Amino acid sequence: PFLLTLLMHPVFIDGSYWTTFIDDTPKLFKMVSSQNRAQKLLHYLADLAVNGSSIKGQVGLPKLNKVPDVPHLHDANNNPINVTTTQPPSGWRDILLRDGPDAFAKQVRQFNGTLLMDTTWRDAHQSLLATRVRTYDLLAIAQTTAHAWAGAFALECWGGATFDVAMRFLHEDPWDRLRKLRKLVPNIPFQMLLRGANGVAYSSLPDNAIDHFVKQAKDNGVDIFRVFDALNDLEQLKVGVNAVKKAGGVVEATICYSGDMTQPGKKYNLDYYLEIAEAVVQMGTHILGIKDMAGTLKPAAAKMLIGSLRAKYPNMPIHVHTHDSAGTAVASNAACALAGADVVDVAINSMSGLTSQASVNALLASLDGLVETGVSEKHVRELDAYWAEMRLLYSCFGADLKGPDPEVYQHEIPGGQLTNLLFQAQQLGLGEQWAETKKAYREANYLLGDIVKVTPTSKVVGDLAQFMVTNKLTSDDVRRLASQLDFPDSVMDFFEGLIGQPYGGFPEPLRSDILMGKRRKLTCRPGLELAPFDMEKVREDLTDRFGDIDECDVASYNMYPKVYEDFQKMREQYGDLSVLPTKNFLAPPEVGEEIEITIEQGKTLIVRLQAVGDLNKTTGTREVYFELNGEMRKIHTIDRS
Ligand code: 3PY
Ligand code: ZN
Repeated sequence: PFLLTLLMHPVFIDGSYWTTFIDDTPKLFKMVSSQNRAQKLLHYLADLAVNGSSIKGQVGLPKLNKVPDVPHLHDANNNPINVTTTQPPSGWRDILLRDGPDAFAKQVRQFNGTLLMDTTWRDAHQSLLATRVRTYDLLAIAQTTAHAWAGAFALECWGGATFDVAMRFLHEDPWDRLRKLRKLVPNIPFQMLLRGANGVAYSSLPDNAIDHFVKQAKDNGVDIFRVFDALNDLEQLKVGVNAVKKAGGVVEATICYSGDMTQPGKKYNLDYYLEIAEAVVQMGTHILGIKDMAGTLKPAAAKMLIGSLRAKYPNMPIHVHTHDSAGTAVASNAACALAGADVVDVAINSMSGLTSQASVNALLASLDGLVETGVSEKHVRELDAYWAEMRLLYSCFGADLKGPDPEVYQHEIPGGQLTNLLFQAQQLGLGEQWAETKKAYREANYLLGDIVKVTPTSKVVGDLAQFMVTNKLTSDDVRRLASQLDFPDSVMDFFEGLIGQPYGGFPEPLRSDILMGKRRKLTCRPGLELAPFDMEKVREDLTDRFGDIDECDVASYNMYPKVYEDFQKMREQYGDLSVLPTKNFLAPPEVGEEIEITIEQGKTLIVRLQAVGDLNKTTGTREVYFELNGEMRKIHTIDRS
């Protein structure tokens, strides 16, 4: 097929080809690969059949052995709604597109009640399932969701860890996900989580890279940007806020809530939040966000904080995000709604609770007769059957958390990180390791100066905690031996100032002892020290290496150069893996199992594994036999076992 593609190329046909034509025209390979998609997917399936699943973080196989069913929604007369042929009801996105961000924010504020944002497509699976929900499964439920959640303020569907995980572990393009979902959900705003000056990465990038990334995000379908900085460092926050303003998106500048402000003597108290809120309002945000990533915002604190902000900023929409780690998210959200919050975050029932957001139907029941939400209780309940199956399908990525963790008020570990750390402790099979990790996390936080903990500062605290557990160090040991210990990089980065400036400054003399001339002490925001990226050069380099690339590829590369390169290599080898049903992406095919793969609309492959041949001891390979749309195919596969 390559030869054919070459002969058919216009440059070849008109005889104007040059000697390095093949080397200089990487598109040729792309054209070949597009004709070869089926073959590439067979290579992926053959590799799974021979070597088993090597998906990182996966323990065991999916507990659902079929493609999940998409449930029907029913209208008021209990007739099923055909979501593929019926326009979804108009929603808040129609208002945003018609009136623009300022008027949109005004109308959100004027809504008589509290709107809901569904986090199922981002934070809920980031917190419960290690961010592993694939585009395939989101697309399958997208049109139903456009109907069921038509009254929602937004669907949170992008940003945070989804960007990295999509490329790194799911081998799929996050931009492709965004565009495809956007097509199927025209009526509900999409929200993303932006880590301020870090974009969706773990440390600062040059400002021009943030501007460029946000512009692509806006152009490809994100409407509302929740922008935060992990230390509430206003200089860092401003970078993200300005990028969203320039791109024409809705700005939701966000204050990270930390600890329990109802307790006396806390570093982060009402005065602190009011001071930060004033600065955020002055930045010109459309919406004021409060982000309680660990789930420590008790109802009394919610009443105090939201009540005070409501009184001080009567015209500013307030959007509150919390987690259910301590089991209080429903109560806290209800308290926020009653105190005047304009939007709160929830998740579909089977994707809620524990380290995720509050259950939507639990909150609706709690607010019934008290506060309007604009959401159909029946429709979001009907969606749940799908997500119940998803929990089985992705069970191999979930930590075995059985109930709320009341120690959250002590350790303050953010939801997603709590599940990750527990998962790691469970893999080590050490029950006491978990209790020790939580205790060390708390101590590490105090050593670092009681900082706000969320990506990437939560990683600093987690790394220091694990360092203390592994090396059996107490807080006193760390202080005493600071100049001699070989601290994790993230801890060094923090003390250098590469993650921003913590409120109240860095703890001394610990900072000086740890840095000890090995690193500088930054006093300005790190982005100011970084040279702008040469976008033209990145574009040229990527085109040379990978052929047909676009601005989204440039943005992906800027955020995660190595992850992007590996993603492209996987693409070259196996094609677009996002078209595989999830069970077949994760688990080896069974002999005789029929796998239906739609590679594009109207083009479906029916694949059946026939047999796996014996090991050829000389080459270390096996032949894997498939039936592809009724024809035999033999795939030569390396046996890595
Ligand atoms: C992220 O940055 O990924 C978060 O979810 C922070 O809460
Ligand atoms: Zn969260």
